Amino acid sequence: KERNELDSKLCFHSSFAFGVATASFQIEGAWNVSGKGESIWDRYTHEHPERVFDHKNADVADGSYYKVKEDVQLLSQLGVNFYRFSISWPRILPDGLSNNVNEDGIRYYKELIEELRKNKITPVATMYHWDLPQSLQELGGWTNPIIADYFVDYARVLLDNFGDTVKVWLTFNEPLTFCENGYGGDDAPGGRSSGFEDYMCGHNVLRAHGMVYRMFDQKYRKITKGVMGITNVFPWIEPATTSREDQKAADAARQFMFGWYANPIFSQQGDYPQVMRKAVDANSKRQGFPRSRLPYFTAEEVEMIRGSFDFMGLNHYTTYLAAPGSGKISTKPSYQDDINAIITQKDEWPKSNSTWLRVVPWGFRRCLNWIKNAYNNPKILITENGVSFEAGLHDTKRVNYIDAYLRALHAAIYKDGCHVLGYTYWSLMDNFEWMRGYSERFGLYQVDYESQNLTRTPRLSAKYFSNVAKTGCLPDDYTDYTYNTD
Ligand code: PNW
Repeated sequence: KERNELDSKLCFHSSFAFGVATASFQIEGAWNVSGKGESIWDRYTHEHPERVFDHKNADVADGSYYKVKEDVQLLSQLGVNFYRFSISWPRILPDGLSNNVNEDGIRYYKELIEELRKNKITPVATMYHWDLPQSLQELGGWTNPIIADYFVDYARVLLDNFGDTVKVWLTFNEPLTFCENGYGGDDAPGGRSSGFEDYMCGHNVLRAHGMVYRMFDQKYRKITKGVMGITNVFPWIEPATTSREDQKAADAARQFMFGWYANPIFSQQGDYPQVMRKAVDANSKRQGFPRSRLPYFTAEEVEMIRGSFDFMGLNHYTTYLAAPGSGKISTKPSYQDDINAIITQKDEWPKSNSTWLRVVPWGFRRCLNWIKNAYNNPKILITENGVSFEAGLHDTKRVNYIDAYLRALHAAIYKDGCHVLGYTYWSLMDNFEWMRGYSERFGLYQVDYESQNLTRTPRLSAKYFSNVAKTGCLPDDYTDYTYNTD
């Protein structure tokens, strides 16, 4: 009998993989060491400390640049099958351009990959987790179409140097988040031009992804025997009530948040979702613009981007409710305005330490089923799922969160037939939580930021997760499941 058929316990198929994730800017530190260039997050946290919680930055972070062996030991103790990390573009190319490769950057990631190999942990590498070289931001960053060519150059350097040892690639982490928060809001580089620059950013990211995937497919797949995908974030959106208006609002919100980046790549027909196309075109017209604020792909671009994946990376943390917005289009355009929905959460949903994150395990199952139906049941790798709570080692709330979300995932796979290859917990250890500084802790390992050597200590959740990763089964000796998973 397969593991997952034993009736006493909930188990995952033996081929199902467990891992944990981090991102370069959030853990490495060493921001200006050994030839590394400046990133937009270096610049932003240095120029605007007042915008970051506690005025903190990631100059030191978790010091992981100096702790390759130590960090891989943490992974090895967890017994995970893979480690999802990201590569810092300005550590590899200090000016963002491929005529100047920083050899020490190459050495650092080679050492990490080699250490993982020695410990039988599969590397899963993200090419871009938000730390754009500042020099490219000077040219407009992701709003300038030329960036797609520069991203291809960067990707080529990565595939040439690491393609023989890294077999699983993600081009981008959460374009929705870095385009919306970075170019429409307050994250680095602080564009605050919602309804314009966020759409330009998204457009160029989708083009860049497609171009890198085609290069990979034509020049690298055979020799490297690797696979490539992209990670998108999808919080489940539930209609606030069963009314038709709320259902319509929820559907539109899903298309604006997830469909924006998923439809062009994963749908049969390609291109932006129709509701999004129609809404932004109509609003732009009513606002007196001669053309849509949402750019158009050429027919060739639609074809290049359509189907540019071997699997889908998925980040899922929480669930929201949607109801129709006012319907009034303001004179100052914005993405929120275009969605035209009121997004809330239920008071009774358990809170985490992050304002946006409440514990709603059943939303995970619905999310996976929605993707299965919308995009013909693609192979999915859960690239992030996790929760923040206050500091402390006895984190039973985190154990309950992971357990409840894994139960929902188990049901999605074995009851509903969703095609999920593996699960990644965010994060291996506490780290720099962007605008929230170090105030929000997601780690299985606690990091002591007061100590000289940034001591990592396993939490109860590390023990729980390593048991799951090693056995492939959810333990049956946890009795306090406080969350409903149906
Ligand atoms: C993730 N949502 O972003 C990022 O990929 C990580 O770098 C970050 O550390 C982690 O969140 C925890 O904050 C998200 O709307 C952005 O559900 C938005 C959502 C979820 C995750």
